[in-house]
Amino acid sequence: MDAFTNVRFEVEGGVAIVTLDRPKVLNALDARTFEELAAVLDRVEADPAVRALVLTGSGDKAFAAGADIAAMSTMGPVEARRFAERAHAVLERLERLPIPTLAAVNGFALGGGCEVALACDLVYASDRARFGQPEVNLGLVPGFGGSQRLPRRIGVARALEMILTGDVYDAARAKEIGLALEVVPAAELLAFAKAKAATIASRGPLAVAVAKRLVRTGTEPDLGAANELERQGFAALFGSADAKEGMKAFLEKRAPAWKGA
Ligand code: CO8
Repeated sequence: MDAFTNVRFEVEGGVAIVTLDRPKVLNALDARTFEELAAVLDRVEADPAVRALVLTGSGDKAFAAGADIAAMSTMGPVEARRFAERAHAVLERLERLPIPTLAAVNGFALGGGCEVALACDLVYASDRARFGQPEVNLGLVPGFGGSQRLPRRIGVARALEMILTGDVYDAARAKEIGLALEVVPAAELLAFAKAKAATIASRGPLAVAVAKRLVRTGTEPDLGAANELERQGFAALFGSADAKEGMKAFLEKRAPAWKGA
């Protein structure tokens, strides 16, 4: 992929800075964004000088407000499954990078946005960050690994509370439940994340890579199989009237009328 339109990518002092860049739609994640993220991963994997990766969102409002609802609203179960498969593959690659990955959550991290942050090793939040898995408001469930990564990160009951209520949590609450590691003033977030990345990048790279692999594979051996359950559940809901209604209602800026069918 030659030119990026939905993602910005630069390398500063051995740290890759990746910015989700569709500010008009609050950096909503569409298929092209995942293709561009995959191309970024190609570059990062091919460059041994890159020792850490920081992922953030452009603008001061959003990290990413979720999967692109306009794009999803026309999908049936087959297309939804294909989209989820592609996103899962990219996020699993991001998660398995041998270098540390840090999410600098600068605003809304909702639905797919929260799930992208969860695929990073360390999550730092600005005081303006807002986290949530609001898919149930659309008649959907998380589709980018959130139903599996969130309980692994914050525990089953807290994950259920977030996913079943669809509530949006502020940064302080996200820190309290272990979703964000630290909350820093918005203007300082990127510098904070870069400094943390630089600290890790200064350590022995082989040791860092092995430590990451040990912790990840030791604690999450079945994540791949678990993510398949999510893909099945997520895609199946695209055959329901409720999912169509939920997404349509969002785009029409009104409350959905559920049928339970
Ligand atoms: N997708 C597409 N467009 C979006 C999205 C989105 N997720 N979020 C915001 N936008 C657009 C809005 O439609 C609006 O566009 P326009 O200016 O043309 O009307 C623009 O961004 C600005 O948004 P708002 O006017 O709504 O800004 P507010 O400050 O009033 O509200 C919110 C900000 C609260 C973040 C609100 O935009 C919102 O609720 N967004 C949707 C959040 C959401 O439901 N996210 C979950 C999506 S589902 C999901 O992520 C599932 C992941 C798995 C998918 C697998 C795919 C197969």
